[in-house]
Amino acid sequence: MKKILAQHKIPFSLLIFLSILSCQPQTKLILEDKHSELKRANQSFYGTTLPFASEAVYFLMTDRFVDGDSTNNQVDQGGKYPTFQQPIISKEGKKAYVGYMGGDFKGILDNADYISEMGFTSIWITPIVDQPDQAFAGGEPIEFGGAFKDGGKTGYHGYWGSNFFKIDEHLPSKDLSFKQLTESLRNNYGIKTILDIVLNHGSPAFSMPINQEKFGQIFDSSGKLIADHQNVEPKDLDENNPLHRFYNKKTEIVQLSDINENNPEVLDYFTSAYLHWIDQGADAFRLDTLKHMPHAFWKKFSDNIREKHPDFFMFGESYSFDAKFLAEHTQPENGGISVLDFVGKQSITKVFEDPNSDFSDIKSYLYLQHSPYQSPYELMTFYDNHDMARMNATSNGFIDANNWLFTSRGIPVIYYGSEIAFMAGTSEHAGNRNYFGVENIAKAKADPIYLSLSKIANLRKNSIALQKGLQVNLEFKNNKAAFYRIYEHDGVHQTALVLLNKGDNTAAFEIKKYLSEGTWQEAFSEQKIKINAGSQLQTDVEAHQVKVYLLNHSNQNSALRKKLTELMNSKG
Ligand SMILES: [Ca+2]
Ligand SMILES: [Ca+2]
Ligand SMILES: [Ca+2]
Repeated sequence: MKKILAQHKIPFSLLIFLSILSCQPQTKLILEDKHSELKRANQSFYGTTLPFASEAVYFLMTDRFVDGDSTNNQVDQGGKYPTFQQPIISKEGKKAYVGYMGGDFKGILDNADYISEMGFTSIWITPIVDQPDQAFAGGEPIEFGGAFKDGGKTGYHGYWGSNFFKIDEHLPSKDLSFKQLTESLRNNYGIKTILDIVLNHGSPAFSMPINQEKFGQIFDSSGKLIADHQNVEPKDLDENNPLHRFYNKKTEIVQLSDINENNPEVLDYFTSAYLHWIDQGADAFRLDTLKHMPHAFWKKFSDNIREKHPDFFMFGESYSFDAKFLAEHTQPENGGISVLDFVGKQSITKVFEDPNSDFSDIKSYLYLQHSPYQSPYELMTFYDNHDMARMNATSNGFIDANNWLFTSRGIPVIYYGSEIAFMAGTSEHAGNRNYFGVENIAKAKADPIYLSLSKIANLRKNSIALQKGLQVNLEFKNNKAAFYRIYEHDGVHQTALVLLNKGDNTAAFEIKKYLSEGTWQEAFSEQKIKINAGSQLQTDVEAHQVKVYLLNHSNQNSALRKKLTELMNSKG
């Protein structure tokens, strides 16, 4: 609100002019008109001005994306507990894998054009730090379709760090370090790197039949052992043993070593490790297992990072479907960390997995007014990822979901493979993390999901209204949704009118509410429509399509401006 008021200030020269003429009634009237015009021109409407809100994120598990260099595959690694491939097989012969599949930095860079042409501007990659070099021999063995068991698994996913300063040997190539990867993505493809990082835990740390190297151990930047669970149960850890002090005397997630957030050495260790990766080119962080560490810890961590890198963008995974709980992380006193919008995920999959769903069921997660979040426009929106079943939708369901995700509020995140509905409906250990490879990338280019995603993502890439605009809902009913996104700030004016049809038949739209006069341009066809004051916009939207009309000057519709003022004042 402060910001808005500041922008209403009348220029000093005009004030003088006003005061000179204020005694002459007729002139006063004219000046009041001029004043309200000026006020209108300077009034700001936006969902957010956060730079990161312009991004669209492609999330890939590096090991499962593309093997660009077979020389780093370590096919003989692990000895008695091998790490390569390790299939788990269903009764019907379906396969998932808990070993390394060979994906690496080279595979990402070789396909950066594929990702950028689709309309993405950021890649979120799984953690890059050194993982144990064997499969885990403790715990309960994981089987096809299973969950919450780590026996037989490897650190192919990156979430089992043992040296948080050191790159895992499966990822780089001779001329491609992490630094070289981030530089090339940035300079040659305009792509930012979002690094997935873990602070809550190290690797599985106890229940091993024999001690396994690196499991439960943490090393510093010089390779010195600084923490060791020593294969004992958490309750048997000894606080007088310096190697045990890094860990909590409790289990949180299977046999993972649970980091002791109350030990100041822990915060120092992770701060310097993750500052190091920012120096190597990480543009933003995705924080794993956010809810498994206290707010006070995250506040200190984010203060440490932002002391060196002000405004560094971070979003976290707090696996919860409770908006109030999620919103706690976004408050400045808790570190000001954005979150993956799990509440949104629930509504989105509910609507797009079911062809008979009603569009009105999607709105509940948006919180466009009186939001519990610091800003609902800065949340990361998604419909699936590596920790849950892939959306169980048809191709049309994926197309409709993408059209929604790239036009509604939030920063869209797409999990690799969703551009072809890869392994749709399968969970983590039933194929959701399977190897993608160049064959699927080649196939994708003819897939209707890929084609439609590229269209809408590239439109968002060039539209500030779709990235940051206030969302004003018009009509959500059956297969139809209509809403505006409006950005009027700092001399930049753009309104997007979004019309979505998730049905199998063409849908007719008649938009009159809040419609401003002016020349609107249909974004894909570039066809122009002239709207006069009080008239309506009539158009058809084909089955499973989106139409977006853009207006590139300020809105004149006074009912709309009133609504926008109300929305601006009740956002937070
Ligand atoms: Ca490889
Ligand atoms: Ca390793
Ligand atoms: Ca914890």
